[in-house]
Amino acid sequence: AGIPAASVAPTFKVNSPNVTYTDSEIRSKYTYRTTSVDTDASGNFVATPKETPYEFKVERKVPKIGMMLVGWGGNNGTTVTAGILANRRNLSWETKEGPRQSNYYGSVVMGSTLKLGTDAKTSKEINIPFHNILPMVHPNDITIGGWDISKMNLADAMDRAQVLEPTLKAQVKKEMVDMVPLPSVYYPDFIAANQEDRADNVLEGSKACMAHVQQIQTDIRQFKDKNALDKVIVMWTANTERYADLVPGVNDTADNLLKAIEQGHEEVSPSTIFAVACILEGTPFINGSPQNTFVPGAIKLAEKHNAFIGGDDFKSGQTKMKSALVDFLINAGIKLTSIASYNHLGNNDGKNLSSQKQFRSKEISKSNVVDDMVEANSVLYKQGEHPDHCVVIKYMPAVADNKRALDEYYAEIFMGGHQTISLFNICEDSLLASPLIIDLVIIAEMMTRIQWKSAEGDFKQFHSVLSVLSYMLKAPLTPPGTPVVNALAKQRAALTNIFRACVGLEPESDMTLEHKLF
Ligand code: NAI
Ligand code: DG6
Repeated sequence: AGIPAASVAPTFKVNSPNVTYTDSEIRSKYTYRTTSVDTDASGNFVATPKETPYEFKVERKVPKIGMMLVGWGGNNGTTVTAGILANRRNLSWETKEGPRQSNYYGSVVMGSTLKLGTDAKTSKEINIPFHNILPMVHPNDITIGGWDISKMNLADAMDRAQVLEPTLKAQVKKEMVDMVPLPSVYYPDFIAANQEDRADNVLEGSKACMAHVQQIQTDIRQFKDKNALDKVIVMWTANTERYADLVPGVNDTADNLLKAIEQGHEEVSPSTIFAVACILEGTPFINGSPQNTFVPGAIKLAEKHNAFIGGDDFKSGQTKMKSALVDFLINAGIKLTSIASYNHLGNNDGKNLSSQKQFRSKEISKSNVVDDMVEANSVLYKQGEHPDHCVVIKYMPAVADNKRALDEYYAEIFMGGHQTISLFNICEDSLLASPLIIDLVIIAEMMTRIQWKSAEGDFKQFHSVLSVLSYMLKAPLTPPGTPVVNALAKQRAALTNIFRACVGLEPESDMTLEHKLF
């Protein structure tokens, strides 16, 4: 006991002329196979198999990294911090159901496996921890810091959050009491008025300015130096903001956005200030909340600086179920006709979302999550047709972080019949979100060490917008003009197969011909 499973499992090497290992790199020559579709003169499709050769290069040295959370003193911030500290020290604690042991359940990277291949002798599946597919950072080794508009230390903030067991909290308190968030950017208009009483740790000035951007950059640099880190990843897990209006000349281009910040324009949100600071600093920035932090100008700025960004909105409970269940229903040929999703929760997130403008941001991110699955099925749905979908969120202080999510899926089945599926999903919201934060940080960092090249070009990094993070996010940000994939299984397949390609392995195939053709 005590050693995380991922670190004791055997590692692997790929035995292929297309894959080479040096002390510092893994290089793989990889053929990407797709199908290109044309329409002929009579309107029929012509499908042509297509092969594109790529080369991938992965830096093998696992860096020492830091994770800086915006909203560090919130429920997610304190829970993920305590969780990492507990895992690092391999803590166990008593509960009324008996002793509990630290773990990383809910993290794809730390808690799931992927199929490496089949045993050469027995043809049995060989699965490896996801964490072992590439040389990834271990969460126990992540240094944690961040900002909050509340100056409460992390031990007290963890009590305020009411998420973890007292017997666990008692063991991490001593370390957490010394963790105090850095002062943050606070523009009251962007979050609910009911948050004002916790804003006692704020940088001077209540609208956008370059001084705020520069202060965040300085904070990142100092954190990096003080902890002798190779890299920092910044994550927004602060309150949901209202949407920023998209105003031509203000947030439409990189230059206009920088000018708008200099001029103190009121449509620049705190989260965009953090994004801009990180982009200018070359620090990956991920938005775990639903608002439109990445206004077009911010995306263009990231592209210009080759900086990594990802978002939006952690996909923890209801939406994760939805993106799996709807994919299943529609791919089973069942015509989903409505989804009614109710939530009530009593944590500070729920309190903030009880304000209409902030709720609207969340409503948008929770509502678009089935579009691609519906659009893909022209047998069930006519063009433009889609299921009715409503999202309701209510603040219910008594249930605290134990969010209740009630969903009714109503579908049309064979010969005019109906199927009604009711789900009642109860989960501690922050215990679902914390492992997502860990995954997002580890995968984003991993992406900074992967380069690719086509037959002609030189090695370069992936596009600035890390759509590979989609599995963990409700409203995945994708490079401008590229499709959004919400179906959970496809998102996971994209992630695993890209990582497999980096070590020269074919996409995971479930054909198992070896068990079918004798
Ligand atoms: P929380 O309300 O407990 O924590 C947010 C923290 O952000 C608070 O401590 C607050 O003081 C701080 N804050 C607000 N504005 C700030 C700013 N400008 N700079 C720095 N700190 C600031 O919320 P919780 O539950 O931790 O959730 C955080 C965010 O993650 C919310 O936007 C929520 O909607 C989103 N989210 C949460 C999920 C979950 O399962 N817990 C899932 C999906 C999204
Ligand atoms: C209630 O909907 C509050 C929200 O912050 C959610 O808890 C959060 O966005 C998680 O949503 P989901 O749909 O992934 O469970």
